Amino acid sequence: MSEIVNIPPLPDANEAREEMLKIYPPKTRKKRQKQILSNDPSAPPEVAANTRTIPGIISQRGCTYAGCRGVVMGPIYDLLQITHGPIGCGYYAWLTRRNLARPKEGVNYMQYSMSTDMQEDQIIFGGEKKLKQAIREAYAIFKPKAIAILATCPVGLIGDDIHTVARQMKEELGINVMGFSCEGYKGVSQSAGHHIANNGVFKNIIGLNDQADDAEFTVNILGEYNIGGDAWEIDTLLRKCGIHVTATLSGDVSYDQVTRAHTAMLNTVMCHRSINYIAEMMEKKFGLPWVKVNFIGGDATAKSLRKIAQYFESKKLKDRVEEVIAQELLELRPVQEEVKKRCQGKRAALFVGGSRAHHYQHLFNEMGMEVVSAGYEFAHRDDYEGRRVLPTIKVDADSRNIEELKVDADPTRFKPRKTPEQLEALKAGGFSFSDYEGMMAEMKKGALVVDDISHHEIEKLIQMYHPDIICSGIKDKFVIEKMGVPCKQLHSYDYGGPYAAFSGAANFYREIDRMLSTKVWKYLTPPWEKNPQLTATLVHAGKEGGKRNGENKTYAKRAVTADAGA
Ligand code: CFM
Repeated sequence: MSEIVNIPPLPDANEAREEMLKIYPPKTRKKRQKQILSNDPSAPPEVAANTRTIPGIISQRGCTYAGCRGVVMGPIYDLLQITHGPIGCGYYAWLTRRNLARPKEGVNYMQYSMSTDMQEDQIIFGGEKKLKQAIREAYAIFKPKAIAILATCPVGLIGDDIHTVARQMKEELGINVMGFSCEGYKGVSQSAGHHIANNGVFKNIIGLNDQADDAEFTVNILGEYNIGGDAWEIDTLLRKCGIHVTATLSGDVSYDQVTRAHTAMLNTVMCHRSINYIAEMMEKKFGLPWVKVNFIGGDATAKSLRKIAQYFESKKLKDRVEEVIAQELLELRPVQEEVKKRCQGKRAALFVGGSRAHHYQHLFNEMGMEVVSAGYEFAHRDDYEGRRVLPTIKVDADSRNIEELKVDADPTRFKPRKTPEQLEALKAGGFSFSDYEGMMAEMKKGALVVDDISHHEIEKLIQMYHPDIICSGIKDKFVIEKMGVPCKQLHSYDYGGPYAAFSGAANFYREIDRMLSTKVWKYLTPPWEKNPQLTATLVHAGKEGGKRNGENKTYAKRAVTADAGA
């Protein structure tokens, strides 16, 4: 503790925001100021989330194809997935995300990168023929149960009809073949791809097999992708309690498991952003309700287990859950106390995805650290402000682009899991269904919330807030670390993890403690504390002149110092 000296006070969030915005031309400033806010947990301010990134700004976001192929579809390990498009996009889907799997029947297509490898020829004359050929070839070699076709940008631009191809191939091969129109440009981020994947999985896979698992308490875990083995930790924990997981969407999951997902008694939702659509649609069609859970953080995990036990209204289950929580906390608390000695009072900032920037705050709080700023890359207003704002979200042209399925109750298979009386009793006992309070309600008043943060804003944040650690992704990691601030990748876990459930929490505490305690960061001087070396670039900036001279100067300065630091 004696090492901590001269911690600069936290700035006022509104002043920090002005400082971040200062550099932008008026139009950009006008847009960005609606995405950088001072938090108020009791009345979260409106965030202009899920809007287009300004061209030229370095964003963390990915594309719609990435959200569909990479995120939601990718982890279904025995669904053969063919990327229709140039090989760059197909290559991108080849084990670049750490959604681990241990396939039960030995079939694992995740190790392949299958693509139609579109060439100029197909761009000009159409690629449907080549797509059919690819499907036939893949079928001849692998004999899969089902095939998914995933579209990339050029497919939509030239108008290849992948859905007709899917229908024809389904007839020809006698297996399930489905198309996903998830062209990269379809939405403002990967979030649109989640929605497209949700629609496709719901229409083409869920409900194909009515065989329920033989277990007393069955749940699905929606929005859990087994990054670094998280789903395995959750599964082990639930099994200890006597709760059976029918399907995890999508983490270490087979096509067959997904076909039977509607037979579970409850949907639990981890990542609200990527999968709330399926949760809503399954409730309408099959009658199984959903609850929000969070297995990131010891307290959040305990709370989620209790919530599931409460839902099932079984004394036996409730007792077992309490036993497991007590056992697990007995092991977790000493680790927590140990890391607190060194981490208490330190500052964290999190900018990642559409869910983790919220969930991981629990872990930092448990370590006694303060989350001074956080934001999502591509989440929507409901993930920030809570689902209560859903009716007030304006549907713009970009979101209208994505199909909203109209779902009715299944005439024979809709089965309410609870009687109206049971539902009332649960609600009276404080139980909430279909609910997500969002990130802001759980953040401190005055904390800085930044949606779709840019490199410039991260730089400013580091200068003003002096965070001890930033959680982000590979696009920012080394930019941040060159400034002397450790950066934990919260997408890939820096090849570590798992961090879910109690055992994962202990893992995370230790990892962050190690990162904060290493002395290496002291040897780095952030670029702005080095001698200015601006002469040459100022001349260049001056040439471009005009009103935006000031802006050019600053960007030029960044370029020079970045080179110097490399
Ligand atoms: Fe959900 Fe995810 Fe996330 Fe996400 Fe992702 Fe991911 Fe993520 Mo990277 S589904 S929103 S699109 S929790 S790949 S497993 S880590 S950005 S915060």
